[in-house]
Amino acid sequence: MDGFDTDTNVILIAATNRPDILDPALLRPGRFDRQVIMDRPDKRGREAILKVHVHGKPLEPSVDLTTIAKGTPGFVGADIENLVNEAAILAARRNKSSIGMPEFQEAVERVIAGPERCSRLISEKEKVIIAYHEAGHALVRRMLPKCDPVHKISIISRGMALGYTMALPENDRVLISKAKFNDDLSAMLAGRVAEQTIFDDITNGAVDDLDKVTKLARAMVTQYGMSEKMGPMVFGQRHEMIFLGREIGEQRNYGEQVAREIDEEVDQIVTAAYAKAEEILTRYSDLHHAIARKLIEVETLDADEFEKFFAGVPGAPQRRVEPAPRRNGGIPAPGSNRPTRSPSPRPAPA
Ligand code: NHX
Ligand code: ZN
Repeated sequence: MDGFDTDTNVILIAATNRPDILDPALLRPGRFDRQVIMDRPDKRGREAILKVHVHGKPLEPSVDLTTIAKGTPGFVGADIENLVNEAAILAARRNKSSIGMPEFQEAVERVIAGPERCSRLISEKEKVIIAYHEAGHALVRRMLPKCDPVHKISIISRGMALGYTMALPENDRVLISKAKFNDDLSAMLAGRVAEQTIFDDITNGAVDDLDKVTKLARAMVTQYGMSEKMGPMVFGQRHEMIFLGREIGEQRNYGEQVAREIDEEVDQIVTAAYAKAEEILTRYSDLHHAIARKLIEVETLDADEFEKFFAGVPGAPQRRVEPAPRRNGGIPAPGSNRPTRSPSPRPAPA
C-alpha cells in the first residue's frame, strides 16, 4: 500500500461491513483507489447468483431461474445459497432425482418464514381468528392502490407465525413514497383491525405487525421527513450503515417538547392508517367473510385464487403490471462503481 512501501506490483483487496468507522487514513488517495459498493442484488443479480449455486445440481427442465429471482426480492447471496440447498433437500426427501419448481417455491417460503409446522395444535376457534386476521391483511392490501399484490395467504403455521400473508412487489424498488408507506401501514394494521371488527376483541398475536407499524411510522416522522408538522428534518443522530440498512444506535439531539410532538405525529399517522383499514374492512365485510371462510376450508390461497374474489368488485383497484425498470444507463449514479479519487502514485501522509 502506498505510503508504506515503494513496491508497485502489489494489489491489496479488502472488504468491510463497517465503512462508516474506517480510519480515514486508510482511504487517502493512493491507498484504496477503487471502492466497490456491494448492495443487495437486484433481480438480475439474484438470477446470476442463482446460476452459481445451482451449478452441478440436477434441475427439471421447467425450472425457471428468472421467475425464482423475481420472487425473491431482498434476498442476498447467502439467502440464495440457502434457498438452493433447501430446494435440493426437499427434492431428495420427495424421492426425486432432480429439483423442480415446486421445491423452489416451498424453499422460498422456508427461507422467508421458516418450515411449516403442521403438528402445531390449533383449536377451531383459534383457526377462525387466524383466518380473519390474515383475510383482513389481504383484503386491505388488495384495496389500497400502493400496496404490493398479495402473493399467498396461509393459515398453516410456519416458523414463529400462526398465519401469514405474503406480498410480492412487481419490481425491485429503490424509492418508497409516503403514500405507499401509508397504504402499507393500513395493510399491516389490518390483521388487528379484523380481529376487533369481527370478534369485538383482540389478541396478542398482532405483536409483530404492531412492532413493524410502530417502527415505520416513527421512521417516517424522524428519518424520512414525512410529517408536515415536523418538517423535512432528521430527529436523532443516527449511527447506521445506510448501505446495509442496519441501525447501530441513536443519539437524541432534540428537547422534550419536540419529543412530544414527534410522538403525537407518529400517533396521528398510525391512527389514520388504522381508520383507513377499518373503513375498508367495514365496507367490504362480505368479502372479508368470504375470504376468511375460504381460508378456513382450504388453508392457503395463491394469488390467482385470491384474485377471483375481486372480479367485478367496485372500488377494487385494477391489478396492473408495472413496466419493467430500465437500466440506469448513461446516468452516472453517485456512489456507483467508479473511482472517487483519481488513482495517484503520490505517497500519502501517514
Ligand atoms: C403466541 N404466536 O405467541 C402465538 C403462538 C395473530 C393470526 N401466543 O401477524 O402468528 O401469536 O399476519 C415474525 C413473524 C411473534 C415474528 C411473526 C413473532 C408472530 C402473525 C406472534 C398471526 N400474521 N403471531 C401475523 C402470529 C403468535 C408472533 C413473530 C411473528 C396471528 C400472527 C404470533
Ligand atoms: Zn398479522
